Amino acid sequence: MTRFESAKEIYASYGVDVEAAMKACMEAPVSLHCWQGDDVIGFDHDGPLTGGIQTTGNYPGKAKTPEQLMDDMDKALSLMPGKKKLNLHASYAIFEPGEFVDRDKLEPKHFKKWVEFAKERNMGIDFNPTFFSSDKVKDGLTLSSPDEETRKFWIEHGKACIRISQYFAEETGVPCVMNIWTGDGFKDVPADRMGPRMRYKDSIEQILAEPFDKNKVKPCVESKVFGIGVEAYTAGSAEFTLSFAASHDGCLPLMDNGHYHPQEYVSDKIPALLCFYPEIALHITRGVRWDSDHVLLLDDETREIAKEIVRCDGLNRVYMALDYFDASINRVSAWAVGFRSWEKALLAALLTPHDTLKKLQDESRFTELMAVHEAVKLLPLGDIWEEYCARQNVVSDRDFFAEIQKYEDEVLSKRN
Ligand code: RNT
Ligand code: ZN
Repeated sequence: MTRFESAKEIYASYGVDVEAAMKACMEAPVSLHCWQGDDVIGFDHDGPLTGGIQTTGNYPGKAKTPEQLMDDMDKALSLMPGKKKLNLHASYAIFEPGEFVDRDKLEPKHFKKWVEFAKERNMGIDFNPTFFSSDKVKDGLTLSSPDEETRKFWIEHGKACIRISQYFAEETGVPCVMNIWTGDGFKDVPADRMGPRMRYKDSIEQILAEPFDKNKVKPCVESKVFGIGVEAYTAGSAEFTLSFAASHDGCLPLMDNGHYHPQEYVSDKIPALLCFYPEIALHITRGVRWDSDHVLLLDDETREIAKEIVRCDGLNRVYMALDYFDASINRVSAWAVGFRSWEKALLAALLTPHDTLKKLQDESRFTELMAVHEAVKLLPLGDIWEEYCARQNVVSDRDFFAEIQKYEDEVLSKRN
């Protein structure tokens, strides 16, 4: 008997169908963010990354052109089991040589190459307007700016992105999740907290007034408690975005688990929101102290988030996207380790005997519940994971790093 076969029997003794779990895992789309490949820079500006987010590190070999980014993404994709969707930022528009189009004037044609890339790989596309890294950001503000010209520019950007999102959905046949996040906020004690939020609200309403098909475009609003340089106040706080989504039909809340107080758990917020919203969206990341965007690992909260999605029967109601960026290590590895970690968490969640555990809770058998919870942790997940990767022609954890090293030697190290 192989290790996989024996592991399968062990899971079966807990009432878990391993084949069904692997199938469900393979079919659950996870959105892969293009911005891990080049430190959230994109192709439409020369300036630095702004907006309260930062990448640190200068590991060699960063992708600097669309071709390099696509090559690196292809390498990363080849190391990831499961179903992928492409997550783009507007700043990754691809222009003709010599062409420049500012964010308010972006058109579907500027993303045609990405559509070809996604279609060839059988991926849907998600989209993000880029409300940062631009000289049109005025004093750190975009959609909440008191300067009407600035605000208008960013509203036009949002509208352009709705049209592009609809184009993505029509081209790929897969709905496009369009996420609105701005870094708008203040470093120090504000004199007016409501004014910027009222302007932000009006701006998003104007963006969503752009016609779109609700079955094709899924607009979301992402909250954040604070950012670098905007420690005192953010316009898009949790209460603001949640209330906005709740009161605007067709708009989803998006929770990034790096955007809350470290003692708050997004895993617990998922079932709360699923009681009210037909669909929600996530940015899955790893917060470390004050920073929100470390490479995802198979840690406790990551596993708990996956468990909540699965046990709430939410795989069809939760749009799962990854969001992290690390410039201090091999970026292709960062991409793939993060994605594989999420796949492991999902697989583990699907291999958990939720019905048994729920029954113990409902019957108040809490001593036994704790004991079984702990027993389940050491079930042979690794043997199932190996098989899961092998069936999809993806390297095992043991051979993973050799692939990274080879790509670094042959491709990344040759870039200057
Ligand atoms: C920033 C937000 C946001 C960005 C991306 C690049 O804190 O998480 O989602 O990471 O839009
Ligand atoms: Zn995010």
